[in-house]
Amino acid sequence: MIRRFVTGTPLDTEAVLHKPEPTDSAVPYFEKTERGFTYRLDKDDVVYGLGENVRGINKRGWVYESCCVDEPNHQEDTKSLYGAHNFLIVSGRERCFGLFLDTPGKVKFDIGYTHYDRMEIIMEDDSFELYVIDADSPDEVVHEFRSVTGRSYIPPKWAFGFGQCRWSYYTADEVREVARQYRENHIPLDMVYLDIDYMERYKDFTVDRKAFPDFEELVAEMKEQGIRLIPIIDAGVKVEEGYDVYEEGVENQYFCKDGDGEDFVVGVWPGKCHFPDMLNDEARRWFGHKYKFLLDKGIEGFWNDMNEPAVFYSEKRLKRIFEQLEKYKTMNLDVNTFFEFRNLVSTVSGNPEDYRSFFHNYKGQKIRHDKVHNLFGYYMTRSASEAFDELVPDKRILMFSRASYIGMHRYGGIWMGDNKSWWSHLLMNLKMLPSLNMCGFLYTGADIGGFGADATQDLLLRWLALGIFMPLMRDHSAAGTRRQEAYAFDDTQSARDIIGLRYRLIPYIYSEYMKAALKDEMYARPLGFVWGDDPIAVHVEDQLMIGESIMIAPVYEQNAAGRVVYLPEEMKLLRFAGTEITEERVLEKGHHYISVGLNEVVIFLRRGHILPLSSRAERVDQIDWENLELHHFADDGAVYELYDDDGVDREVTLEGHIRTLAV
Ligand code: MIG
Repeated sequence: MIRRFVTGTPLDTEAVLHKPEPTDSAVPYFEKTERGFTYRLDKDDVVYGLGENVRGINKRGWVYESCCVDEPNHQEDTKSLYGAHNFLIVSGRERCFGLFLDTPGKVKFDIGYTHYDRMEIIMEDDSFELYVIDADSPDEVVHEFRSVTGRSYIPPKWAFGFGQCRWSYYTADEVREVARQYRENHIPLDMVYLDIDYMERYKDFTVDRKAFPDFEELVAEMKEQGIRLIPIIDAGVKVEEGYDVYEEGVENQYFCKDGDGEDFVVGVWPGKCHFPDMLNDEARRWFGHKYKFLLDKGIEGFWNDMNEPAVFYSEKRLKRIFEQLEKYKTMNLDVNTFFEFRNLVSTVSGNPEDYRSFFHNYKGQKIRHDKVHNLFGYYMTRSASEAFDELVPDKRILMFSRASYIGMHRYGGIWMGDNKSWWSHLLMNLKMLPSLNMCGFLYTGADIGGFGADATQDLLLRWLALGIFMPLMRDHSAAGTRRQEAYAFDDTQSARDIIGLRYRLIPYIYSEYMKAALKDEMYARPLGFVWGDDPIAVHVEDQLMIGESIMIAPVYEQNAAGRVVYLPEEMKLLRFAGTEITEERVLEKGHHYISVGLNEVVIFLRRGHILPLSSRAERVDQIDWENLELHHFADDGAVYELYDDDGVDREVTLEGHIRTLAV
């Protein structure tokens, strides 16, 4: 049962498509406070949710803030990341319910941080919509919630292949070289991503013809090899006379305005920029249609970046800083003035004051940006997706974003934003997946190997061994860091084998993904969703169920030769090395130490279930879906419903696409 409570005059974010009639009664379970609500947490309550954020699968014991931010250096004490997903599930002895707070401004979720037995929700805006979803289990809460927020984004089938990205593939020849290395080393690959380097001076919808003179040919040549090029699009439009996107935007009033009614000037990649007003219907339509420039060149996928939106500086702040710096020039900087001076410069980026200094035109209404901050990335991605509906109605386009809000899950996936080549971020990748799935974001994954900092061979291999289960599987790194392509380290064989296993798993992964999307379910689930009555399973933070048949328990510690795995029931261990199975063994319910070599992947198969595997392939379109090996843990027989389709048609239904496999 879903109940909807409306307070004040909230803006319609269009996160929820099918809204129940609002209820006048008091919000159940919670006590009203001045700026929000509190809830008494029972000792055994588990709190799931919040999508893209730090810390555990169980969110209890920390404070989080919904506010899309560019935070590449996030650690345990961070409170906000790139997305803002105000959906939670409280699962306890007494009750199980979900909560969605639909408000595009900042929200603070103190989940047993200030007081361990209390959850407090504090909002900036006093207009909001609140949904309370009662159900018997977390799984059902998710299903109910998802059935009102609309179907999750469905990418083309080839987007379940492996992708290589790096910020600093500066030329067409470097892109060719990456492809050559993959093909010559027989490491499967379906995508090479183009970062900002392909653009002319970081201008959206341009190509740097010096570095990429034969862009169209490059696209075609790569596609011959079964590799799609996926360019990045940034939120800021460069201020430059003669640049069509800039000029059209200015002429038609499509950019966000500052307090004086001038186009707001913000510094991002290209230097001075304007933000297209993604909340303005007309501007959004205009911006979305700009993607045609690249679609016409044979491009079939994009990633939207910097759309929190990230702000390096605002022109006004920069001016003020320079003025104030003058006074420090002649000063003897002491303990006070030095920190003042340093603060002045270090708070230049992402300054909250700047987010209060520009405006949107939302359906004719002037709205200050901070009030709708969390919608920007959502509406940018929506802009592209709605344009694709018109421009390419007959095929799916790959699209994922950095910033997001619930509702955006209908228009695209997300990657988990900038991370680091840290073991802790590998584990965070695992925890974030189910939390995002709850919110509707099924097509997601982290930068494998870590974006910032230097990767090592063992980190990359362990991360790949987790990454093969992510719907979005992409290796990505920042300019200036150590190279971390799958062929970059000595042990290319293990990388080839682990990625090779991904391709053997694609029929299962695609099938589980599509069923989850079409049935409003999750693709990856915490163990507590499946074994809610098992107090050990409920608190497992480093294992996941992937689809209906398998459980994973990746190694995420440096130099660990294996790990302890908890089995909530008897399961069958499948050990893969060199993409072949080297061990099959039934294990009892309980804790087990499982050794896992750097070249290995261990999968746990549930009783009564089947894991279909294809033979090896180096690109998605070469996977043989007909001759599948059916691994199973079913003495009395079992069936598996395999979903398959042509992978591009936008009309997707379960009907007509399910094949029943039986053992
Ligand atoms: O501020 O385009 O998260 O994936 O490589 C950095 C350069 C801008 C941030 C993205 C990252 C991308 C990078 N971008």
